[in-house]
Amino acid sequence: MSKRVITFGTFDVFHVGHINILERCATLGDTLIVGVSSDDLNHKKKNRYPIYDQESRMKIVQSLKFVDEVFFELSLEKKREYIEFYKADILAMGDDWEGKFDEFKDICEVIYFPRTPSISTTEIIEITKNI
Ligand code: C2G
Repeated sequence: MSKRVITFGTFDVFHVGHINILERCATLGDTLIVGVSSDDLNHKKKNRYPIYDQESRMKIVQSLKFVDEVFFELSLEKKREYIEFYKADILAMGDDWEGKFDEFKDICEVIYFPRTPSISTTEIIEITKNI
């Protein structure tokens, strides 16, 4: 049976850590579906807008060869709906979210991958600010 994998993220100032997690997610199944969090969701969550707008972030993620489908994640509370709507068999996330999505184990497998060390959007923003 072919397996559908779903993951979520902002993917702002796209970097190799993002590539690594998406690549790993893709190895779990046959179809990789990515929820790209919207600008408004980010503003609510982090009190600032991403550096790249949602259309640009989506375009980058969509262009990757191991990504099959993309959509905008509009609310953190809608994860269950998204998993069901996209008929995902597996939800995979980086381990900064370890345990946070275990509540969905009743409808899909939930997997956490180790984050790529020493790189993050926040760090890139800080470094470039100081150049
Ligand atoms: N990531 C990683 N290694 C890094 C940086 C990020 O593996 N060095 C992973 C994160 O663990 C996450 C994905 O890349 O699984 C996207 O990370 P972010 O863009 O920071 O997304 P986030 O703000 O965590 O949004 O509903 C959940 C949110 O939409 C997730």
